[in-house]
Amino acid sequence: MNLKGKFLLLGILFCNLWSFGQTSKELAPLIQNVYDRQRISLNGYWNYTVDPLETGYYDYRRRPNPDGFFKDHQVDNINTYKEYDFDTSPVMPIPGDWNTFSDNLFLYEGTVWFRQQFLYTPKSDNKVYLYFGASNYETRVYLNGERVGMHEGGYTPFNFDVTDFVKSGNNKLIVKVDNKRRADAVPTNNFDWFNYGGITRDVMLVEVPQTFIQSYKVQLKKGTSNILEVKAQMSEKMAGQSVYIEIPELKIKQTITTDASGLATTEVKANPALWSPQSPKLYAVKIVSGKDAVNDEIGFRTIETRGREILLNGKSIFLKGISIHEEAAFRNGRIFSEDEDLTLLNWAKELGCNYVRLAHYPHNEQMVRLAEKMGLLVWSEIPVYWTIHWEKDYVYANALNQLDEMIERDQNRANVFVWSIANETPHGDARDKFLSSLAKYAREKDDTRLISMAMERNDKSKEVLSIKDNMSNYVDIVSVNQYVGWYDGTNEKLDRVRWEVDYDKPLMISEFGGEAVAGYHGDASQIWTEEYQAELYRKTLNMVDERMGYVAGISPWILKDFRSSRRLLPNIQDGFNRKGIISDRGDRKQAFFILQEWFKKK
Ligand code: GCB
Repeated sequence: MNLKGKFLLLGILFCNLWSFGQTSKELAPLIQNVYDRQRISLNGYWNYTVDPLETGYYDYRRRPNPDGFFKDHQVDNINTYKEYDFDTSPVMPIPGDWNTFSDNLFLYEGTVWFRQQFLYTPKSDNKVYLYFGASNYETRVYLNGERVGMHEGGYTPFNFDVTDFVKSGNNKLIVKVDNKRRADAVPTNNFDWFNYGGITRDVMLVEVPQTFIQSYKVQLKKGTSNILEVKAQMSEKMAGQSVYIEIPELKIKQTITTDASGLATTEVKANPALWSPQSPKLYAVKIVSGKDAVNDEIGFRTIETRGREILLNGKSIFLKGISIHEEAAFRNGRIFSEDEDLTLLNWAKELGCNYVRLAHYPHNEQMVRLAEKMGLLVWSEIPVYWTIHWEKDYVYANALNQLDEMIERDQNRANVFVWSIANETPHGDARDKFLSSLAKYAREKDDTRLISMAMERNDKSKEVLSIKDNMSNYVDIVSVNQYVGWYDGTNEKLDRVRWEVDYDKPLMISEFGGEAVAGYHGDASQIWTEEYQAELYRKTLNMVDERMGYVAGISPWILKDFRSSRRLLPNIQDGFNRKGIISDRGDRKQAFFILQEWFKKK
């Protein structure tokens, strides 16, 4: 059964509890690589209405109102009455986050209604999908007064088949976005980054033929470097459809046929030049079926582990990384453009990285594609963060859906080497069941990447640091967030501690760090100064050199200071987590140069 089918079942089981299952059947399977399809951008200025009490959704008895704001009624006679008006409401740029758009909305968490109008001429032999790159957090979509569907999760793409909803002439698209935090959401209500609300990535109509190439995967077959595994899933679940694949530079031209589920697969012998940070080679790939064609640029590489090593293309690699949030440099809002992606990635390159941990949720698609072209490996993560409600099935269904959307979107990116399923989660049976099922799903869906998650330390004694986590049995890479010198003791402790890690798997330090205010100087023992942070980096890197020679990679926390509503210390934090090695204004702190020097020697 495919994933959407599973959701239907879950939906039937849990629709009394929650609306996710009910509505998930409205989500269409994700169309892959929308940027290469026939598309009409709906980005631009959208009218918006802030609705803290959800008056546009519920009536005065708190029942869903069939006549809500999504009807966008026109007042055409004296008997018609309404208390909203999109025509005269203000406008906001989309993609955008409302928090940095308007001072009044900076800390707003709740519902905002958006309206965009567009002219359209339906074409009889096409299907039309409405695609959102991401919208945070719960999104309800209406077209011409009709409910189209709903999506939960703030960082992954989703689309609806709107062929039966669009009409000739003017169309009214109304979207309700609600970023209220919930304990039973993914992420939960408590997290250390800023809860930017809104339609934060591109919105578009995607036109495809009646039968089209839904998704495809062209990657080296696991365990080989000369066999390409090709999979193409057609939208029509029917046998006998032919799919043509061409990779001109490798002289590959082949036609394959679908099985009864609409899936066409083959294996092709080839000797591609392998993608690597030193040589991020991509090949033009074309897939054609009937009236549909899609082009991509795809790289080929192998990734595996051997004991404590990570092997890229069969060779041991040390991962020189940095963690990054999807927050724009200088402007400090959600990222909306490729230029803003590029600023962060250029900083990572300047630092000497061959790897970036895109924390704590999937970043935008262009970010991953740019990183791929620049030779940066990517750790990609879903926001299963801290205290998720492990025992609730609908929470699991939500996390699974976000995992599926992440993998579906980026499964052809050679630079994505890790699917990370969680960050710093509290141990327990319910958690183990939840996370091991996610790991199993990711592995079955994509065996060409490694699975990891950021774990917490579980020390053997004060001076003997360690990790003990049942999930180590389910991941390929054991990763740890270690904060000696910050949440645990002062920098001196870094000189004394030893590590004993009993797993025969690669160990990565997924986080370490400490806060510093750029331009604040003092003695190296004085916290919040650049000197303290620099010393923490010096001593941590020294510990890795001297006592952790087997570590396979690091991604210190974090490239840039980022907004977080948990960080309240006046004159120091002022709403920012200051663990950046670059400030929110772009100043490189001393720790930046310590890490840069160390990477040069690695
Ligand atoms: C962590 C979390 C990260 C926080 C960081 C911190 O371990 O994974 O999301 O921002 O610590 O600064 O405390």
